[in-house]
This record gives sequence, C-alpha cells and structure tokens, in this order.
Amino acid sequence: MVTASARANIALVKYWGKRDTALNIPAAGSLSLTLQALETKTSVTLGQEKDQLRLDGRPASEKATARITRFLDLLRNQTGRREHALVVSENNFPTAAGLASSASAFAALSKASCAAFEIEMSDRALSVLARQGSGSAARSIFGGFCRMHAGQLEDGTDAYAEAFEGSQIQLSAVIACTDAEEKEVGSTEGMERTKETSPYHDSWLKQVDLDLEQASEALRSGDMEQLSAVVEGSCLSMHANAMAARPGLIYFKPVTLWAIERVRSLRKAGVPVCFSIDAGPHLVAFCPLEAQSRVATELGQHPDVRQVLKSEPGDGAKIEGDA
Ligand code: 2P0
Repeated sequence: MVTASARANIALVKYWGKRDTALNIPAAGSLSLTLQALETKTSVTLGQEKDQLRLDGRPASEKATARITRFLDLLRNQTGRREHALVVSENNFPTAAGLASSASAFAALSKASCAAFEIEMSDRALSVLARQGSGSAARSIFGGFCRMHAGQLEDGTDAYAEAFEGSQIQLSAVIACTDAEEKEVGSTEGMERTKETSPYHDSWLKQVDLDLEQASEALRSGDMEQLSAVVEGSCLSMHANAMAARPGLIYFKPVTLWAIERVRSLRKAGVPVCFSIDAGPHLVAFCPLEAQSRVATELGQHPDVRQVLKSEPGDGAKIEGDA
C-alpha cells in the first residue's frame, strides 16, 4: 500500500472551459494558491480483482469509481500492468460542494498510484497526469502559488502546471463554508454547458490571458490592490459567463452575496483582502496572515456560514512519510 497526500487549491485567476474534453485540456491558463487546511490522503493497494474506491469511509458511487478506473487505465496502458486497485481516500473538508475536492483527490491519487505502479515521473509529468483526472488537480501537485498552462499541443503534453516564483505578496485564506450539499451541476458539466451555450464564452477566454499577466505582475510587484481587482474580476467574469449559459448556472446563495459585501467593506476600511468563489456557494477570502483573524471574525457573522476555515499556503503532493 502507498499513501500520498495533497491539498486543494483555489484559483486566483479562474479556469472555466476546455479545449479538449476527452484529454481534459483547459482552453486557457490559470493561477492558484494551494491551501494547507484542505487536505486529501489517498492510499492505493494493487492486486485487487477490480478497482474499488472508498471515499470518506464509505464505498463510493459507481460513477466516482468509473472515473478512478479511467484514470488508473492511463497508468495500466503506460506500464502494460493489468492490476486493479483499492483506492481509499479521506478528505478533511466537505466534498463535492465547490471546495475543490477533485483537485486534491486527483493530485494525491496521481502521486500514490505512480508510486504503486513504480513509475518515476517529474512533477511536470505528474501534473499532466493529474490534469487528466481533473483540470484543477494539475495545480495541486505544487505548493504555494501555481501557474497552469493551457499549452497548444493536441496531445496535451504541454498543458501542465508549475510553481509560480517571485511573489512579493504572502497570502493566506479564510473560507466561509456555507451548506455542504452536493451541487446540482458539477464543474465538468457546467463548463461544457457554458462553452456550448454562453454568448460570453469567447470574451471570457480572451480576458483570462490579460488577467494572468496582471495577476502575475501584481504578485511580483507586491501590489495587493491590483491583485484584488484582478482576482475579483476573474471570479465574477467566470460566474457571469456561467450565469449566461442556457439554462444559467447560479452557484451563489444569498449568503455568498452577503460575504462579497463584507469583504468589500473590510477593504474599504483598509484591510487588504479580496474574494474568490468556485463552482459552489462558499467564499474564499485572500489576505495577508496578519489580517486573517479579523477577516475570519467578520465572515463568521452570518447564520448561513456554517464554518470558517483558516489556511496558510499549502505544500505540494507528497508520499506520506517523505519530508
Ligand atoms: C478553478 N474550477 O480554476 C475553477 C474555478 C471551479 C471554478 O477548476 O472538469 O474539477 O475536472 O477539469 O478541475 C473545478 O473544476 O474540473 C475548477 P474538471 P475541475 O479552480
């Protein structure tokens, strides 16, 4: 048995849309921060009769297990080995409610299953592998800030993530968790619907490249004001694009708008903070560590915020027991 851990990441510049669905290649790049507090541990034991997945202590659905089988087939095809696996995965945060669980899950599974099949891979190759499980998982191979490239090659080998170096801004996160129900439309389906039906999708894709440039510049020059404008702009443009799909995708709840308003009031009062929201109702606030407690106290003051998580930047995926 091999066990690996990985942590979820939240994008500062969002990914929404694929250029190749079968190979799961994003249509644009993205930029993220890996978060220590959102951890998945996954163990892989080969030599089973069929692939099995246990998720948070229970047998997983057939759909989730089939996704794992498709992923493990990539490694079986590469090695010529035919063994099936028991995959046991535990998250320390609510799954499938828009808290990026597929990112940490497929990053941890990539790391653990490569070790189980005795395949040596560079972090870049691991990132390409993880991407085929879930687009955002490519970024969770790395710790801290991370830049994902959409690449141009048809086979997706240049669609990988890498650590983003040189940031003058140290960010921590505060996550306002609302309810933890499973969302109605998952990211994969939501992205496809948006690409097919939203009249704003092409403009969104063009905007991502500008946002990536400006966010990188803001991080490297230490300009939190510029970073906040880009991060919130990227998030709201992504949601506007998804809302414009037919039928429209609305991931916000009333409490999400309340939390946006709170973050903006804090910023007006001089606290360096900005927000982002994934395909779910939770809000993630990014701020320097010194502002974390103040932001957490503020975001906890609504009855629909069930839990406030604080996180520092997280480590990349690793085999348990390794440093
Ligand atoms: C992101 N999200 O950049 C964006 C923002 C959610 C909102 O990447 O279909 O689970 O597996 O590639 O990675 C979530 O989508 O989608 C995501 P697939 P994934 O973090």
